[in-house]
Amino acid sequence: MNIYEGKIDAKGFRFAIVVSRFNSFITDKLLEGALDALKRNGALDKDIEIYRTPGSFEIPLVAKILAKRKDIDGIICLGAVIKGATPHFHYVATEVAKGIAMTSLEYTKPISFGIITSETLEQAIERAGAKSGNKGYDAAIAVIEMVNLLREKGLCSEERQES
Ligand code: INI
Repeated sequence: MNIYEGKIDAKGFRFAIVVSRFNSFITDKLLEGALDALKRNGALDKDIEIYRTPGSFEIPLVAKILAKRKDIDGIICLGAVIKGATPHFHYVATEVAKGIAMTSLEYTKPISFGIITSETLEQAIERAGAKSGNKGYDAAIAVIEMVNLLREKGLCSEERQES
């Protein structure tokens, strides 16, 4: 039996974080969590790029542009879509999920979904470092594991091309 799993080791990889400014009191916490996960696991500051978008809806466009770059191994997308009283929630949540998933598959590059989608502000707070952990941290760990898994299986190149 062969089991393939990625290690949680960020050393030597390059990462981009795409984080929305909408609901920034939540997304700032997600960013803190993601940076904590990357640095604790060996990523260097020089190997991390952070891009800010106005809202979550704009995240897939930036993720797609970054996904084309051969020098970036993994992308972490962070946002907070909170239902409130507007149907806007559904459009934003659906489009960001679809856009991230499609981009990851199109470019065969790990792109994680660190977007909180919640009914209430309280639930969002819980997932941004309070009761239910930090989804930014989790999203960064998922990307670290995936870049290692793809490298181990030779599914992404050892020699990174600098852009
Ligand atoms: N953007 C979010 O990131 N979270 C939200 O909860 C949200 N809601 O509910 O409106 C939101 N809207 C803005 C959207 O992402 C775009 O920035 C905007 O529509 C301009 O394209």
